[in-house]
Amino acid sequence: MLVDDLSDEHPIRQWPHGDIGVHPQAPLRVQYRMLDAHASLPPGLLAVVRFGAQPLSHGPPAALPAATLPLIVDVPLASLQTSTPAELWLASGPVRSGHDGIVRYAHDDHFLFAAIELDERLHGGIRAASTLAYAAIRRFQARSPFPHLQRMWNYFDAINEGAGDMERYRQFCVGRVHGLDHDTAQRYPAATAIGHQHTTHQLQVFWLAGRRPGTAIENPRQVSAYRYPRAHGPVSPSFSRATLTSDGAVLISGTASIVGHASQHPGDPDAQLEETLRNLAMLGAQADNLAGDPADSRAGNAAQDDHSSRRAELLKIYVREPALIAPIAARLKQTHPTSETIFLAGDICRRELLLEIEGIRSSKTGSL
Ligand code: 3EB
Repeated sequence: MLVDDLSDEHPIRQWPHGDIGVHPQAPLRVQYRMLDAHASLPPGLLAVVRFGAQPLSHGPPAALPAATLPLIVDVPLASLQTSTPAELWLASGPVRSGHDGIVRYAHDDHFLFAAIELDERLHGGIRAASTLAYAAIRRFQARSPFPHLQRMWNYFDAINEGAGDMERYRQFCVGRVHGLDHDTAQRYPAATAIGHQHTTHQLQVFWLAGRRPGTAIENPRQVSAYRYPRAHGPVSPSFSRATLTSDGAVLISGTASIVGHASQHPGDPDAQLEETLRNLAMLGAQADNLAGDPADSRAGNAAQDDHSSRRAELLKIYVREPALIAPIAARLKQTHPTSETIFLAGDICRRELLLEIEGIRSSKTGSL
């Protein structure tokens, strides 16, 4: 088994940090915050996700021993804001970190954040690298005290390169399915898959996993991605439209202008944005129904406004063309006035799609 070939500094099968006791539920807390590039990271973090085409050089949180550092993930997508906040995943209680073969991770008592970064050139291209990454994820998760995948992010080069079934996104999907060796009883996590706009050779996959399962949410306006027909590739993409976490947070997958399984409004960014916003609103409504929140039900169609005033919402907007940012930002100010936003230049996994939006909505108890 491949895992035995890897040098396990902290093999999860001998979970190195002692028993993880039973703790009351802690709300998932995420925030966008500007970090001073020269200062140490603030304390109390599970993970930090930073964005920018240029490598960053943050000072380490020097006061902390290595085994308690947050997981740091640098996503090489160009920011389209003058200053881009980092995404901070706040820890509840002590943090333990380490690596297990190719998996880097950090966890607190409730959630685990982990990452794999592979150079495609060393692993036989996108499909083989994806298989390797997802096989490592499956093995790691199977013996982790945080067995439930909630949310995955996938970033790699030239996502639309290649014709037909050889398109790199489709080959990535093939590798993902093979690596996960999916057990149908298992739920799919929510996900994002976006292409870098410059060459990095890197497949980067990172994820959030929990001690308790989340609930997968689908969008009634869309065919579930894992049921997409053959026309979209040799395998269907393995993700759900959103995850409702056990504490009531909603982790929304990358969402685009797709109705049924068909892309809508090719070449029309304004219409693609409106379609995407309808999909996001539907996912929010599905999450409310699932959470069985009586206040949300009473609010009916006004629920969306109600939510944005009560629950913090973080949005990440990926656009193919930087020029799309201004109109999107203006429209989001109307539809999501209290949401915080990060705008990134990235390629969407279908070439006709110009933008994609993912989101995190806090639980009502989890102040962001
Ligand atoms: C879509 O809805 C758009 O393959 O992990 C969005 C989010 C998309 C995640 C993935 C793909 C993925 O099909 C593409």
